[in-house]
Amino acid sequence: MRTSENSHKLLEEVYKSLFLIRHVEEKICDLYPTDKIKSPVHLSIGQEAVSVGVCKALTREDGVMGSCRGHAMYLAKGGNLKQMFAELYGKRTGCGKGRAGSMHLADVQAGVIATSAIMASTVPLAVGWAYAQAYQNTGNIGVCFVGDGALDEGCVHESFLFAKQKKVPILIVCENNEYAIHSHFLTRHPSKDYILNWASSYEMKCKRFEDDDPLALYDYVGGVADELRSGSGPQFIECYTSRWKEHVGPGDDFKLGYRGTEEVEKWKRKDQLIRIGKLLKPTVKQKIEQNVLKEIQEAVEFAECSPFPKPTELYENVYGGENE
Ligand SMILES: Cc1ncc(C[n+]2csc(CCOP(=O)(O)OP(=O)(O)O)c2C)c(N)n1
Ligand SMILES: [Mg+2]
Repeated sequence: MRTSENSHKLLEEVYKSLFLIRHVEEKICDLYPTDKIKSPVHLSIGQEAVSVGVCKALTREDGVMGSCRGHAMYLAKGGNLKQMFAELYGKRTGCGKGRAGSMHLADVQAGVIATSAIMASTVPLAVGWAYAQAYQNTGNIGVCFVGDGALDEGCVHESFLFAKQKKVPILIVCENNEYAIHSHFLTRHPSKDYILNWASSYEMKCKRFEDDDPLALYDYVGGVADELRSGSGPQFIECYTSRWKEHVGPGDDFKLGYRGTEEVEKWKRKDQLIRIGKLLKPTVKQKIEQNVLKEIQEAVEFAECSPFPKPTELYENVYGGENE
């Protein structure tokens, strides 16, 4: 039950997470021209609220998987920040030992099981992971974040059917930012309701969120998590949101002409970071911000001071070997 005390705690946690993701990504934008970051970056700026609202409703042991636009999910689920920056720098101390880069972040301790540059590939993986949790009776649930473009892959349909038939404890979260690279949702689908209609056709409980409110998502996903743990089978939510930066990289791409600035300005006017910040006492808000900025600075310094992997390490952590 929400008391006044735990409501404040939740607001502080939600704000901290939103602020962390926004400022980590702004730091990435500042650093990118120096070429210290060795991997392409698909930024989540503008989309933070979906990851935060969903992940705050999960336990640390619940597992999440996502796509190459995975920074927000990784951080909202509690992924290690120092190891994230080290990974972007290609350093040996990174969460993927410097081999994975921004598109393949993972932190299994924090329940960030996998992200992948291959669109939709984590949907069957997440269904399998969640099925294993049910099979082993761990009580953990899985969540898979997937873009509106990636949903069109055939393996998503196969995964939904399997999940439904086996009552897999998984929530599929479609982050609908309305674009797959530069093509609008309605050029790829017959209608706005298409996604919800076909997800519903698998007889899963489905719901759409249009306004990016992390608190509404937190409340709803808390209920979903209880239902999944009780064995009621998979569920689906579609969350409208907006990517403020270019598809890949730290800049914007309005000059390409595939969307106008007004589309994004509309979302910026209801920026959840600002909205949630206004619900906090100014002194509390300031303290959170100071701590997060310090944490980011320390993570960047950690990445800068860490060594690159040695060329011989290339042969470690791979399947097979000359004696096998
Ligand atoms: C299997 C596969 N096909 C194509 C691509 C190229 N690709 C990278 S991102 C992307 C669009 C993804 O759109 P969406 O799923 O909506 O995610 P968003 O980028 O909007 O977060 C495509 C087609 C890929 N990475 N993997
Ligand atoms: Mg998209």
